[in-house]
Amino acid sequence: MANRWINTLNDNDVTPEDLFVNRRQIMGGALAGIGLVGMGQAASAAPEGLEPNSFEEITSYNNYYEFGTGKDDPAKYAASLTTQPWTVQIEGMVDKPGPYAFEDIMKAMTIEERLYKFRCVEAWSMVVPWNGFELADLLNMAGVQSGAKYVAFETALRPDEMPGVAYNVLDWPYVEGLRLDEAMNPLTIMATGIYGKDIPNQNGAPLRLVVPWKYGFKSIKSIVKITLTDTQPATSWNKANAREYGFYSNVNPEVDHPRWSQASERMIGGGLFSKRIPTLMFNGYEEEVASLYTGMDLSKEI
Ligand SMILES: Nc1nc2c(c(=O)[nH]1)N[C@H]1C(S)=C(S)[C@@H](COP(=O)(O)O)O[C@H]1N2
Ligand SMILES: [Mo]
Repeated sequence: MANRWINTLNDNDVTPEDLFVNRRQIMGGALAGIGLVGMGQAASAAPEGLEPNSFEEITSYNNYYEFGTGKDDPAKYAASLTTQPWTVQIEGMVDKPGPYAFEDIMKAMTIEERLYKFRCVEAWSMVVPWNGFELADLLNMAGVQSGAKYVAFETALRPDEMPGVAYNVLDWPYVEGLRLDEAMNPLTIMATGIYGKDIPNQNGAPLRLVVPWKYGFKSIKSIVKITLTDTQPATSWNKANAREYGFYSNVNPEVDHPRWSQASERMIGGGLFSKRIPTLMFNGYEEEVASLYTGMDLSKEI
């Protein structure tokens, strides 16, 4: 269903926002009538009462250091990234390791829409209507072996196409990791679109991770490699500054970043009227994910 919507998108006629609102109204009707799941369930995965940011906001205020450290650098420079063809190497503790062509992944996956709040460690947030598929579906396609405990991710490293990697702000390539149960959680998605359009390069084309209860930097962009492993993988920001960035990086209003408070966040948009709101535990997804961390001291395991 979501696929059909994506394929029939015509951006000559309407803005992505118009389509999104339209479709939600239509789906709302359908949901009421026949108790449809899928997209309806997904749409309600955003904490109550949040309105999505505009396509313009979501695609012009970005963090993608391979294209520069300024918020407007990715929108300016990421067009140079070649995203076709694209291959994701899946390796390590899987039954079917090897290169997976992006088109083959897309054919095998059910693309749906997820309206998620996105919370950056810099204490701002947005609400984004992602299109994508559950990471669990991709991992299951590769066949996760019983000894696997973690998933490691790697971004493309293309000095010719990525002006920012000439600077040693991070140890390239950008890498990230999740515990296997976090990766398998149904909230964890690989995003391939925003507002029903292909995901723009500055947001991590052609596929990027989204983990809505963690700080934004866990959502690694333009993924070329996924490795199933039994040891906790290194992560770029932890390597850069272990005191400030831990492996888990769960959104937690009670644990401040060493240089600023995490108790509240500024919602991007609305110009001068941009609102500051209290930050919620696990970014508002506590009910769904708190059980993953039972018995852990989240003030220590940051
Ligand atoms: N490869 C790569 N992935 C990345 C980053 C990056 O610099 N490089 N920045 C991270 C950070 S800090 C954030 S807040 C989000 C921003 O995603 P967005 O630009 O789609 O909002 O991407 C994350 N993924
Ligand atoms: Mo971030």
